[in-house]
Amino acid sequence: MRLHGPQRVFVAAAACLAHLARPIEAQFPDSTPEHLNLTTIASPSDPTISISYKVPEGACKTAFDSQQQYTGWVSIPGDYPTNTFFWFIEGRDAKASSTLTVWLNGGPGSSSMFGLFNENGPCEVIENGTSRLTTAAREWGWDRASNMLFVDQPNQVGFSYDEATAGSLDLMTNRIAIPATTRPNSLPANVFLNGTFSSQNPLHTSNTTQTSATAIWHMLQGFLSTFPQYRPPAGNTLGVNLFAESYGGKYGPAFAEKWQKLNALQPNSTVTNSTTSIELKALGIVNGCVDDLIQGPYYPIMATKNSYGLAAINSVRAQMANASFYADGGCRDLITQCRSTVLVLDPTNSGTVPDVNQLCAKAYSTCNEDVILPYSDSGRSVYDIAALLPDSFPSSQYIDYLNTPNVQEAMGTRLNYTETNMAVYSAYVNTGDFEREAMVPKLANLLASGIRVGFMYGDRDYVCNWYGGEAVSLAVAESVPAYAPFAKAGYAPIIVNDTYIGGVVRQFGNLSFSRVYQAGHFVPAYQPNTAFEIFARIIYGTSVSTGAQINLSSYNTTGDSSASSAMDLPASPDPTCYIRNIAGSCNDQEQSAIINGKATFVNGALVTQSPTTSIPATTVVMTATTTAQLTGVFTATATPSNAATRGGVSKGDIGSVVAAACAAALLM
Ligand SMILES: *[C@@H]1O[C@H](CO)[C@@H](O)[C@H](O)[C@H]1NC(C)=O
Ligand SMILES: *[C@@H]1O[C@H](CO)[C@@H](O)[C@H](O)[C@H]1NC(C)=O
Ligand SMILES: *[C@@H]1O[C@H](CO)[C@@H](O)[C@H](O)[C@H]1NC(C)=O
Ligand SMILES: *[C@@H]1O[C@H](CO)[C@@H](O)[C@H](O)[C@H]1NC(C)=O
Ligand SMILES: *[C@@H]1O[C@H](CO)[C@@H](O)[C@H](O)[C@H]1NC(C)=O
Ligand SMILES: *[C@@H]1O[C@H](CO)[C@@H](O)[C@H](O)[C@H]1NC(C)=O
Ligand SMILES: *[C@@H]1O[C@H](CO)[C@@H](O)[C@H](O)[C@H]1NC(C)=O
Ligand SMILES: *[C@@H]1O[C@H](CO)[C@@H](O)[C@H](O)[C@H]1NC(C)=O
Ligand SMILES: *[C@@H]1O[C@H](CO)[C@@H](O)[C@H](O)[C@H]1NC(C)=O
Ligand SMILES: *[C@@H]1O[C@H](CO)[C@@H](O)[C@H](O)[C@H]1NC(C)=O
Ligand SMILES: *[C@@H]1O[C@H](CO)[C@@H](O)[C@H](O)[C@H]1NC(C)=O
Ligand SMILES: CC(=O)N[C@H]1CO[C@H](CO)[C@@H](O)[C@@H]1O
Repeated sequence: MRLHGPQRVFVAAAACLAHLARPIEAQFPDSTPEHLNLTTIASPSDPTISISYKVPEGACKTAFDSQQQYTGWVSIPGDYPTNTFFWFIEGRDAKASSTLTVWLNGGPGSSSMFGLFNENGPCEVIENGTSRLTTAAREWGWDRASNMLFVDQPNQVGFSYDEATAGSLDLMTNRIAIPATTRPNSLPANVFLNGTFSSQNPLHTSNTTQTSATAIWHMLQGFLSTFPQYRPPAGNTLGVNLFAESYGGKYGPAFAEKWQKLNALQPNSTVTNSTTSIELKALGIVNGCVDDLIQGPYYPIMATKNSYGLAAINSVRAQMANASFYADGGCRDLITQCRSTVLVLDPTNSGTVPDVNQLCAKAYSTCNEDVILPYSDSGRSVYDIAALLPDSFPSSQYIDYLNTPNVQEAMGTRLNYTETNMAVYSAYVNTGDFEREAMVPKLANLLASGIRVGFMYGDRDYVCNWYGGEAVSLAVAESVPAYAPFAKAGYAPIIVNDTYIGGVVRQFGNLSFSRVYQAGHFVPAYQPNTAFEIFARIIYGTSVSTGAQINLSSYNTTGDSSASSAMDLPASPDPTCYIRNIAGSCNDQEQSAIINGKATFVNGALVTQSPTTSIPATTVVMTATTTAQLTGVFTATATPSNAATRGGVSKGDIGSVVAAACAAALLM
């Protein structure tokens, strides 16, 4: 569910008291304490914070069995309960285990389990026979270079929750009804499921990036004090890194700045009993929507004048979109008004001042409708200009996997899994969080204080496209006097291995901007090897071009002044209709078959639309990525002479065209 209209989440008043005493039914995860088997302790740093965790035996296959994992919840008191879910996986070798990377997906409202299972986690979901999903180690999982901590935030996203609440999920729309209810006659049984969810109460989550930043700092305090062995030692050259994707273009800079401020408030920057300083070394932004004031004008450019030679919409439409950005009372004006009002009336971004919320929400809806969404004329995915809708990449099978009883038991979750919480998304839309803050000054401060800032953008993404990302990188450099050489540094090849160039990078000192060839929005899903090398080089402080050791005070790349070399547009891939992403992955005909109860799914993927066909049993195990060499980071000694600059994911033939009207594009 990544690309469809704003879905209303219906939250009925808790009136259905008659059902209170019902027995636990099979559709709800078994949440008896013996079954969950969680260890719960008070946080060593703060007795009001508790941490419940366990080792998720068998739930995520790692390259080496010795890699420690924990799943758990950090519970923080407040006006409402906050139970923030984390999944920790230790790195593959000693070097990798000396640094810790926090990964955040965006949304707002999307779960970081999407990243773990579909992008850069240590494992991926594979099919084992006709009715079983399992996992295999992912060759280019980022645990190859770092300990990884995947966090579901803000509260109520993914496995994070306020109160575990019974409800029913309609898979046609992904709406959750609270309380659980009987199935409407119009729906077949396989698309209307009971389960346990967060309450969906919009007041039980943070509704601005700033409020989330503080919540996640407390969460990290709880995690690092409970597992001090995973806190990189003070003064270590490798410390804590924060990598965030998409809407994470806002989370990343705001969280990093907040954590630096909270560190500075401590009497001493080493460990104290009450708080642990988070020594942030690197901030990575993957296809981030950082600031519409800067990125807005690049939407019409990406739609019509991209390096793939694709005019996705007609040029008049694109010119109108561009003009609307600059028009009086248009996107640009409204963002500026929103921000100046925030500074006066809601400087802490509490989201509690109605006038500010309304103005900023209007700025977002205007930018979205007038500047961003004209692209939907094209019938193409906002995440990949090569893909016609429906775009089912990457797979939604991991959602089925996370809703199986044995996996839930291994993790110790009392909740069912949903990829995106629309109540949280709406809460952010309603405060206009999208437009509230200028992030470039925050990025500039981080850079000026010696933190590495790395931008990584897949070049087939529309929704947070690389032209806008490049403009952000230049704006950051312009704000830090020492970074004047950045704009003059040329684009060098990103050498991924002896024969492959994965993109181009501009780097000066601690700042880099990478354009990744042939990648859509979720870069590690499209180009796993290239994304991994860029990640590793950013956190290790090496040349993003070659992986070589460099002097971070003076190093710069050399090469072309422009990154816009031309690429061939691959054919649109064949979509797969997934039961957990019906609106986003199934065409009209498939959706009718589902509604009429004629669709059969195997491992969450549609196999037939005719009820009479029997599915042949198979024991074939889908093989995962080959895993010859599972450790190490590549360092180039030469530039490939005959480099294949196209490649990676083979996308198959042209899929069926479905012009889906999209009213909102989630920034996952
Ligand atoms: C919740 O998980 C259970 C397994 O514990 C599963 O049977 C049920 O279908 C899931 N419900 C939803 C809405 O995913
Ligand atoms: C509960 O977890 C502990 C380890 O934390 C394990 O030794 C024990 O066998 C588990 N109990 C059950 C019933 O799974
Ligand atoms: C596939 O399933 C079979 C039977 O349950 C099991 O023995 C085997 O280990 C599974 N393979 C993987 C890769 O999980
Ligand atoms: C789902 O829960 C509701 C409320 O408890 C119940 O009436 C309904 O029968 C349940 N559905 C199924 C398929 O068990
Ligand atoms: C912080 O604490 C360490 C160890 O106790 C001490 O050596 C150092 O001088 C302190 N620094 C400041 C700024 O107080
Ligand atoms: C502070 O930490 C030290 C060393 O871990 C411990 O001995 C002491 O009890 C702690 N003090 C408080 C107030 O928690
Ligand atoms: C977009 O509009 C601005 C303001 O009118 C103009 O300066 C600019 O050239 C336009 N850009 C494109 C690509 O048409
Ligand atoms: C945002 O959250 C705050 C604190 O819970 C709440 O007072 C405010 O009404 C919320 N804003 C909106 C627009 O819902
Ligand atoms: C180099 O990387 C590309 C892209 O990931 C891959 O297709 C190719 O097999 C790799 N070659 C070697 C020699 O590892
Ligand atoms: C990059 O950061 C390091 C410290 O982390 C610092 O020594 C170096 O001077 C910085 N580079 C620039 C160009 O500021
Ligand atoms: C790194 O470059 C800076 C600035 O040019 C220089 O002062 C410093 O000596 C260099 N460091 C090393 C180890 O070469
Ligand atoms: C702008 C800038 O600093 N350019 C330098 C990049 O590095 C090369 C050497 O590798 C210098 O020659 C450039 O002057």
